[in-house]
Amino acid sequence: MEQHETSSRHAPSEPAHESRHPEGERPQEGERSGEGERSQARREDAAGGAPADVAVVIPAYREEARIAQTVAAAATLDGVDLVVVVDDGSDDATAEKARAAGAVVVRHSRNRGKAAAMETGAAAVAAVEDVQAARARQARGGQTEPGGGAAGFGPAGATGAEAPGAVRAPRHLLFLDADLRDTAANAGPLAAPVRAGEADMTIAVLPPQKRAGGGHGFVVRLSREGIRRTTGFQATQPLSGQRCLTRAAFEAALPLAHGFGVETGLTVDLLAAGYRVREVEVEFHHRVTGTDLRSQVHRGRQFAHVALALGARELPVALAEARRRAALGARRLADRATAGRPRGGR
Ligand SMILES: Nc1nc2c(ncn2[C@@H]2O[C@H](COP(=O)(O)OP(=O)(O)O)[C@@H](O)[C@H]2O)c(=O)[nH]1
Ligand SMILES: [Mg+2]
Repeated sequence: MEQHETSSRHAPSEPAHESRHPEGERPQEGERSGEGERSQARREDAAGGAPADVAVVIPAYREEARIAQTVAAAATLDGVDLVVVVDDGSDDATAEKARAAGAVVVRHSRNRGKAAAMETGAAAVAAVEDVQAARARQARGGQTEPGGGAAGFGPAGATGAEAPGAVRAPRHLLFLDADLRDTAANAGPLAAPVRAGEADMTIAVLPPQKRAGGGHGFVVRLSREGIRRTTGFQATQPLSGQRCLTRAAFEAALPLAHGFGVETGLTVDLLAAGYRVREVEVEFHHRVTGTDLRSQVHRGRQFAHVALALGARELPVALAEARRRAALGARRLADRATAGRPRGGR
């Protein structure tokens, strides 16, 4: 979401920043999501090219002016055969425009925040996959079904070329903001390290935006400092909402931190659990939050949510440390009292 404070630049071929966790510590892919045998199976997309293994999830609120372009651009990405838009209780035509552009659309009847929309989007992807798996099982059992063939979802015809009975691995989740418009088509390098098994979560680092932002700096600093304190990771754009995650990593991070605290929470929780996080420079451009009242309110809400996310993660650690120090102090006092008493008693 926040890309106004780009701190360091890196060669495009290099990760902007990578977490360093010993390989042995990292939970294995599939361990938490029960992928099992399914992770063995990859299917070819309709063009017969790269395996379609990515679902795009776009949380959207009042984005009728931008959502169609963003959906259309996301659908062109390599490996993407499903684009899900979660309309978070918008009172405009966001849902209709998204559906017309070819997305699977899920709606919240009222505004529930960005994190809730991301969870809903991931659940929708899983539901699509469950239907497809059931149909694949049916096909393997030689049964026919009404409508015939494998399930067909999403803008790219989802499964048109799928062999009957094919079993697919859970798709990686590529979260994109709704206001990227046609630059969503540049997301390939963001998904690549996850698709290649080299990272569990990637975070996009955006170039300086065409229009200057209205000063998000204090929220960015709050998040960046919190991430550094808790994990040691120096996040370039800690609030960037453009991220690709394996399903296992996403599930490990549930439940997500509330609202706009979601990005901070994801980074802290995944690093703490030993997952590999990598920043990637991507040529994304979005609507920059300005200085009007709506933007100020947005910033204030973001600040509160990031602070809550960090508090929920730091407070237990701080309390445990305070308890440890208190116990240590009490033990020292007791030792001193014992040492002061005459020995060898009567
Ligand atoms: N689900 C949900 N998404 C929201 C809400 N507000 C904004 N978004 C989405 O979150 C993304 C980032 O929001 P944006 O206003 O661009 O924030 P910024 O990039 O940090 O300036 C966009 O996709 C928005 O549509 C909300 O209340 N709920
Ligand atoms: Mg934005």
